[in-house]
Amino acid sequence: MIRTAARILIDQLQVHGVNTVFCVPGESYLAVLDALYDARGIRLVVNRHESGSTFMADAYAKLTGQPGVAMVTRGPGATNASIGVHSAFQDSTPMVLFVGQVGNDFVEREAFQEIDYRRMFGQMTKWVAQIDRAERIPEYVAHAFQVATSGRPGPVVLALPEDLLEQSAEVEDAACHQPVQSAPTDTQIAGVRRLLGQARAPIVLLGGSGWTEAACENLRRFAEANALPVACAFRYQDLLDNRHPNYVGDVGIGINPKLAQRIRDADLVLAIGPRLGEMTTGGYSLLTVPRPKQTLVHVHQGIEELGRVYQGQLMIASGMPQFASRLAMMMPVDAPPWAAATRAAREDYEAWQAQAPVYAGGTPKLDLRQVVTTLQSSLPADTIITNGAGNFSTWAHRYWRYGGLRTQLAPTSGSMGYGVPAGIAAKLAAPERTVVTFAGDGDFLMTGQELATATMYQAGVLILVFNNGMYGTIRMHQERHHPARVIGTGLVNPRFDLLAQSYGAFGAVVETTGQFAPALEQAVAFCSARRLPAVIELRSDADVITPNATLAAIRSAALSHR
Ligand SMILES: Cc1ncc(C[n+]2csc(CCOP(=O)(O)OP(=O)(O)O)c2C)c(N)n1
Ligand SMILES: [Mg+2]
Repeated sequence: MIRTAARILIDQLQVHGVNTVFCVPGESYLAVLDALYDARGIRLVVNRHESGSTFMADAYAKLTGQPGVAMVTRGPGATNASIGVHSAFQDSTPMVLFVGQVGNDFVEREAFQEIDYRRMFGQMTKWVAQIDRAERIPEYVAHAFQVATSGRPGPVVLALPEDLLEQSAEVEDAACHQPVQSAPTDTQIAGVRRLLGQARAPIVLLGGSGWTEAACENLRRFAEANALPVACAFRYQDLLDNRHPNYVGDVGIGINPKLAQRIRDADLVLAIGPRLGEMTTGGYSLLTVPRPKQTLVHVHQGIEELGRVYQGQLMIASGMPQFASRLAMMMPVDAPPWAAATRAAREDYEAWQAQAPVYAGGTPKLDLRQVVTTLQSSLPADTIITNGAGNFSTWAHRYWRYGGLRTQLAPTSGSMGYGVPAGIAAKLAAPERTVVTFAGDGDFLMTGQELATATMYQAGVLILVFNNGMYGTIRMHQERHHPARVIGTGLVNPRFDLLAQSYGAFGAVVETTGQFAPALEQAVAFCSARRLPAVIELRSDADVITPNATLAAIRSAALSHR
């Protein structure tokens, strides 16, 4: 049967199990949109900015375990989309992005909106290609899904030149892609067991993508059987239920100093899945480069990640399910000598979480820790928390207990603006779950226009806007390095409650701790009854810049060091 290129393309999406596509339309790929008109089983989510499309595709993929798919137009669409592509690359999220392109008849003239995607996306994708012949669409699309999901997952960009979309061809569909992962060898597993048997103070560090429920379950069993302390890498805090007695904290920005010390003092680090990047190693200080003094077992999906920064004693290329199932079957260490230390590490975590933030002049009118504890006691344990980048996110990382796999959607790339689209995507992927987005006043306004998308698709996400009237993170660094010379970090904000209401969302302002619980109750009721988003603006004390230090203290410490 002869099909148009666009029809072949959409049929391939169905072959690969795609049920949702995020997009901003463009004339460059009109034919593809038209083919979606009668495609069954594919929901088209239309965004208000292409960053929304790629952030949502990323979050959707993280939550479903399936590649996220987005479509954007040429030049300006592609450049807007790039932030989400970069995030998917850093977060190892499988994503396939289709981009319109000028026809081959005009290419290399800097035609209207022309950009060379191979050069533009080269460093932030696993593969960028352009499809020039309709009969090769099944091959290219299958390859794209294969690359995106195998080894270390990541984004792939496929460009669709206009002349391709005018073609038709007679070609068969491909088969569904099959993600390929390595598995550990018997010798490697025996090596892990031997190193564990020799250890006195081991610690497990979980992270990265590619985890499944079964893999997390197997990992938990292994940790329990061997009384191992389990820490989670920056923004992979949901790989072990934080209420589990073996969970000892997160290894990222604002790490518990006692946990950092434990990692430095460990004699064996079992790093299962994380990239061992800057955020997870305390700026490459918890483990020394290139040869850590701790014995290091590094397990990662991507061969190229192993030995990239750290020379582990044992470097194992493996998918997480493949590795975790072997761990679960491993003969446990008899009466592990570190069992008491694991309990102590857990106590340190609980004490760290129970510790009140550092407030200068007594508890402020609005206590942000109380906000998180109120959320925790009111919302289900499997609530999904999303956030973008900014100091506000430390309130979630420090005080919220993530309820297990797929309860956290947060960018390890530190891209502002991720939280709102991720929250909406989460609600689209799992409408029955409660979804709460933590956003800063800076962070929120980077992608807050996606509230219109939430309203349009009835995504009842609850968004908390932490309004401190500034790009607080940068102000904090500013005070550290250039004290009392504030420039470029103050913000003048809209009324977030009124802004939300104008989108058809619930909007409220909270200025005191006491106002939060009733506002939360109203917002949650609104989200579930109306299936519409809600925004609660939290007017916070600008001096409370992190749970650990006030701005004034940071400034005066910096001034006194001069
Ligand atoms: C897209 C993007 N632009 C800039 C930055 C640099 N940056 C990191 S945090 C931050 C300020 C965040 O401000 P806000 O959302 O208000 O959170 P706060 O730190 O005040 O809690 C900035 C500008 C970034 N990480 N991402
Ligand atoms: Mg702020």
